[in-house]
Amino acid sequence: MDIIEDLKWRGAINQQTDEEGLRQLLKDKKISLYCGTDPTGDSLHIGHLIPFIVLKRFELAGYHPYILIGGGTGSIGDPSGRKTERQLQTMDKVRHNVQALTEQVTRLFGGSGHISFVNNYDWLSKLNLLDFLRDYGKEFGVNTMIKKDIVASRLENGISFTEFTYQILQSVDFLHLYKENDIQLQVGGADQWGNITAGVDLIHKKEGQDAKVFGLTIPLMLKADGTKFGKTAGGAVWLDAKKTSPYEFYQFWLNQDDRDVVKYLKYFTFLSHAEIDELAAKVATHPERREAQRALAREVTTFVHGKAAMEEAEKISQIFFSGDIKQLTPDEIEQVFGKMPSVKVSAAKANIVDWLVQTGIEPSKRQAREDVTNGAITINGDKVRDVDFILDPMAAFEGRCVVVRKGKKHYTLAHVE
Ligand code: 485
Repeated sequence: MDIIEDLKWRGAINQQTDEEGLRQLLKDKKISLYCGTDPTGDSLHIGHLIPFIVLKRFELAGYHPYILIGGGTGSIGDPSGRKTERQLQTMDKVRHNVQALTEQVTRLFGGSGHISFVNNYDWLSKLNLLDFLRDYGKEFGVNTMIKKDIVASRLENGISFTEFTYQILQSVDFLHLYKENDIQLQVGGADQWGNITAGVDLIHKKEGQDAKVFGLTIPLMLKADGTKFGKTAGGAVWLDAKKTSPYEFYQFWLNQDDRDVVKYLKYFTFLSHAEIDELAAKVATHPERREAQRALAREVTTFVHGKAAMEEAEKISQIFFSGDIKQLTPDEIEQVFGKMPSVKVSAAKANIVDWLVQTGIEPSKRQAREDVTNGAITINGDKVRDVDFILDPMAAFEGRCVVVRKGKKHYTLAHVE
């Protein structure tokens, strides 16, 4: 099975400029290809992972992928998928984000040495206005540009000349990379179709109609319940462990719906078709075992954070769900409860009822007494039912924190000062 067939099986192809042409080229030659991302933030999120995993699949099949970090385009901003004009970022911010993203993608994809990295600031910043208008602007018909979805959807609210020009910049990149690095394929999410085809057209105009260049987009990820993929109550799921801990990352995948899990196994893992078919059968026969979800969480967490972090996330999950949280280290407690409500408390011992009111966990002493008596309060995993209990904040986790649970799942992390 060739790579295009594999991508199709995985549901990872939305549109292609010339399927037969590309298939033939991929057969004849171990081509180079690229996908770009703009430094709009200092970390990628799991939405970015989708095209980059496709690049990785090309790498594993012997092709040569490039990841482009848009230091140049990022100083302008892609209008794709946005209803309103972007606020320009300062160039310091752009540089900072380029640095952070370059480190991140190098860590994620650089290990094997078969994926290369480029920054379009290196060539776009050298273009001067007259050359830009003479060499490239002339090739773009305003009528065609206006018809692209990205621009058409913005005409009502307005779009600046700067953002209108974005598609030309991305096209100049493709042309530059075709000439300098022999890159013949650009990959991106479905929203990139307009920018990618503009590049293919530019190359055909400048280099001749028989120049062999192609575009391929990947479908937008949709969830069975209609909500947006990749968002949790806490916001986006980041690839940076400081923004989304490996434990939270692991839990995100573990909690996927039975209706979505097989699709995600196809998209996000390097498991074989046979392995995925087997897991799909288990979803059908034994959904309660959640084996597919566990395999998904394991595979993706290992890919992004490494085996050791995945194993720790798995261990934390087991301990957490068994309720014996005192076995966790203070750092592991941070991973689990880092994003939950937190309060600061003194190290002094105190009566449980007074302490729950002081920390704001309970609104009144009456309510605190009632909850304690009813067994609704656990401290560091142990139920406390005695209203005269004296709580020692230093008793667990090296004296750094107290984990309070009220009811079934309302947690508060009290940091000891
Ligand atoms: O030559 C290029 C210059 C910039 C870009 C691509 C090629 C970036 C692109 N215009 C863009 O905005 N990409 C988005 C980003 O950077 O966040 C997202 C896309 C998504 C997917 C992902 O990048 O919205 O579909 O392609 C990798």
